[in-house]
Amino acid sequence: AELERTFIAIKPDGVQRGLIAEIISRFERKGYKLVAIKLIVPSKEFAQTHYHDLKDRPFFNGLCDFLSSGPVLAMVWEGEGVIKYGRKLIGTTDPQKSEPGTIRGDLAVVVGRNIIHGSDGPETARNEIALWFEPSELVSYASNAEKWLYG
Ligand code: YYY
Ligand code: MG
Repeated sequence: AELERTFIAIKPDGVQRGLIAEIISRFERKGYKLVAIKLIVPSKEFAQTHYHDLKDRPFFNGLCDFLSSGPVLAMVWEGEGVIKYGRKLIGTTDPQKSEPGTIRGDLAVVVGRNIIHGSDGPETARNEIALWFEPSELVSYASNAEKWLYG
């Protein structure tokens, strides 16, 4: 399998609501491979760096306050098409518009509390993985399921 990787984070609302296992399960059952995971409370400055593309939006300050308000479960998932398909599993930004069956569609109600982050493309995936993780925290290993997932 090709080494495509994406950055996925369960935001403080998802952690506090007890949705960690539910969300991990959806990526795991799909067939993606977990290669890094940690629970951290990001500083506000760190949140601002993570969301730097949105710094001119009116919700930026509240968004960064929120992301830094409690524990975030930061992860890297690997697999073919994981960046784009991970976003499909997550659903669209506004949970009101997310289809049932998606994480935000099933588990969240409003855009400001949409429980999960996922990289939106190959370049942001690379940058976000590098921001949140040291290279040594990324674990490369062969999964026994791979030959059954990819043939
Ligand atoms: O990538 P995604 O999380 O789906 O949306 P972004 O447009 O990158 O916005 C990041 C984050 O900002 C979003 O998950 C919630 C918040 N936000 C908001 O509070 N209000 C908006 N109108 C748009 C986004
Ligand atoms: Mg985004």
